[in-house]
Amino acid sequence: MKKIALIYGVTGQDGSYLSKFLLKKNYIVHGVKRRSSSINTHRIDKIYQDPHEKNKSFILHYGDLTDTLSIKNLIQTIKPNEIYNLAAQSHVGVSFQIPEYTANVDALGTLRILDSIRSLKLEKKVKFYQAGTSEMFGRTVNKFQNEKTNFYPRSPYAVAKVYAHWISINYRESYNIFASNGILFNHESPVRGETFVTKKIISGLCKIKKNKIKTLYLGNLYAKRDWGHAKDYVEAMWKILQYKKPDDFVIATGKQYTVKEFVNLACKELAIKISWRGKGLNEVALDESGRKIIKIDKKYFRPTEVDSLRGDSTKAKKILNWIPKTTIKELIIDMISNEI
Ligand code: NAP
Ligand code: F7E
Repeated sequence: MKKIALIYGVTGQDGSYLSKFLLKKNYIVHGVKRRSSSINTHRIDKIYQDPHEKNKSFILHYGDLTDTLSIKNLIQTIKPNEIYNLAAQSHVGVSFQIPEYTANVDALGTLRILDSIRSLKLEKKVKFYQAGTSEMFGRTVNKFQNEKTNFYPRSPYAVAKVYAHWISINYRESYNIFASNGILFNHESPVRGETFVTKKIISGLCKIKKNKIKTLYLGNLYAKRDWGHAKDYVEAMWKILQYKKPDDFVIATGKQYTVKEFVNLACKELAIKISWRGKGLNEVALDESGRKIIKIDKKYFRPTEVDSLRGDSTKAKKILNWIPKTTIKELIIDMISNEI
């Protein structure tokens, strides 16, 4: 019998990679998409192309994590073996502007799925994956963060994700639900949302190279992140649910770069020679002809920043035999080649 998966957030970056991954593993994949005024399925259109020829193992449903009725109905109808909760208002910066909505989706949305599993008495049938995040570590004092590191969330997004993390553990301990948390560090890809910094840098530099724009505006160049590739990270999600018991795992590369270093690496791959001048809000990057191709705009700074994140995924390596396969250079090359 084919296994059945239900993915919340199927139209997002990770949802699209995970769908492809599970279909290759011969799953039947149900995905939940939101109703929107313009089409929001571009990342999964290749899987779900022509309605007449459509992939019979890939089925989309309308739904929303703010709609308890639809969540319960869908889980009752599909009775999946695995539920992946990847749906979220996932932008840290935006979460300061829509904090209540972010909490509703990212925190309460998780509770709604878990409580549907409980009230439908599907504890023995369904395994649940929660998309946790390194942002939960926030203002950390540890050089590396692992499963034992304390959380200190620094944004409405991260606070909501801490709730989702702990409610998953609580439902695991209270009701014996197979609920596991992946604590994933930043992961990127060619289909990363346009407003996240890596995609913004790659796409901005490619446009500068083609003379389509003159300047790329960025915020804090000195934040440090541990960036991996989404295709490696969805494999970890699956492995987490195949483990014999529910548990929590940090998924990361263990390497760290500043935003500025990411710009430098991308420029190197694009053969754009840059030099940095100035400080603070006046810092700029000049190209060979002296044009200011990168400037700082304070609107991209956050009220509270997460300065440094670097994950230690020893536990995932030991127990799940998971290691990241893609280097930052390969990630950048993949993103650039798709952009071009
Ligand atoms: P993403 O590209 O922003 O995708 C988010 C998905 O959630 C989209 O499919 C979106 O639908 C959906 N969604 C948003 N609000 C919803 C709602 N109210 N009801 C139902 N669906 C809703 O995010 P991602 O990068 O793939 O990340 C996947 C998950 O991992 C997220 O939970 C994120 O917070 C978490 N995470 C991401 C990273 C990372 O570096 N990428 C790291 C750690 C954790 P639309 O397409 O309609 O907007
Ligand atoms: O910012 C700085 C910014 O928005 C990275 C989400 O997937 O990963 C992501 O959250 C850093 C921050 O990602 C710009 O201040 C500078 O320090 O790409 P980002 P994020 O905030 O780390 C985590 C793990 C998640 O869970 C989230 O869902 O880059 N930065 N200049 C900028 N950031 C943005 N977006 N835009 C800029 O212009």
